[in-house]
Amino acid sequence: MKQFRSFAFLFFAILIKAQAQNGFQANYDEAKVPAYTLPDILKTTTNQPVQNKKTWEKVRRPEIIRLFEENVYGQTPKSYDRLTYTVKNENAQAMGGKATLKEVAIEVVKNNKPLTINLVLFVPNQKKSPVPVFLLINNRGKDNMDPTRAQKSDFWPAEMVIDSGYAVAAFHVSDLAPDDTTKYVNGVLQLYPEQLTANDGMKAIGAWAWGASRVLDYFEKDKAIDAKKVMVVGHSRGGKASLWAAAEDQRFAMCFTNCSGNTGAALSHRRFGETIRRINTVFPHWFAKNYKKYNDNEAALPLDQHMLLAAIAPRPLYATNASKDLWADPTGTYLSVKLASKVYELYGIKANLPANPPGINQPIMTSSVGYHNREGEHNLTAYDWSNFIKFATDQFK
Ligand code: GTR
Repeated sequence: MKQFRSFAFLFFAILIKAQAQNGFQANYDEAKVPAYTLPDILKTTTNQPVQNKKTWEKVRRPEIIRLFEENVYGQTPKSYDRLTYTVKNENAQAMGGKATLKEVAIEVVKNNKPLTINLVLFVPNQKKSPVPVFLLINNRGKDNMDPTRAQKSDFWPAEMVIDSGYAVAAFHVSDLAPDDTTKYVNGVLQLYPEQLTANDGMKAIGAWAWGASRVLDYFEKDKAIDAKKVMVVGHSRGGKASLWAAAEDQRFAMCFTNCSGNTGAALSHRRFGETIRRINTVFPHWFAKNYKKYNDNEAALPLDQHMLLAAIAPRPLYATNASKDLWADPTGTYLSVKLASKVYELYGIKANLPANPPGINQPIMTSSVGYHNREGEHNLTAYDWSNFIKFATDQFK
């Protein structure tokens, strides 16, 4: 017995050491966050100050997008040969008559290779068209977007959104790139095979963001939808994709990034919670190959996530955390949001965000830059959605 115990002890000691060596030991101690320096959001790569929105739009913003394409998410292919759609199912009496359901197969073709995105869309019946829409990038089970509504889930509370007068839509990430280390190639990447070999080729997160833009292409053809008011929503890995989609595609009117953490809304230079090595090791299929250069090397990153958030300005942006989800670094997320708000100020939007993160369940929505830290676990909940709806309604006023 004694021998077994010392053997077990030795085994665990080796295991812990191995994990630490891989950089998998997450830091959760604020006092142990090493000092870091962030790239200045308001200085161009040639060190010129950015003092107005003209320089921001002409020089700095395009520079930032290029930095993220090259180092993090990869290139996003812009061209395709054809986009068509088929309404597979329509029910004008969905949700007890409150909404019209449309199940739409959106087909995109490039080099004779087709890809289908299956969209579930509910449009409120009492509203005069066209209506703004919340579009969820669904990274969880398809049961969360049940068109029959036999299954309901707070991850996509479609009835709540319809009752508030908005349309609500969702597609599943697996239509674009299965969330799997090898199967991710079986989707959009078949249409753009050059992306597979390039060091700055997009992978799964880029593919999901690309998919959100194709759904927006569809919304531009659907008269029930106000395509100038499409709000992209994502949770966690989906929240990384919602940010990238909104940053790259300026047609998105608003962005919601829920508990998106590392390589989402949280700062990477700040070593707290998940790290770049950890994310690149466990999810090697999410980001461009180039991103692996920054494993245990955050200091070398020529960017940080506050710059991605800023690329969405002046369009409204709302980020969240959950109090028990330290892995996603709530403080690092709030700091990132606050730093990004400097760019909103170039547009005359005074965010006036307090220096310290707000208390739990105390949403900030006094300007186009919103934030809350919800009580509880890593998840997308009715509480989060009710704040998204409130924020959107304020912003559209
Ligand atoms: C975790 C991952 C996070 C986040 C999360 C999720 O395992 O480390 O970055 O994406 O998954 O998507 O729920």
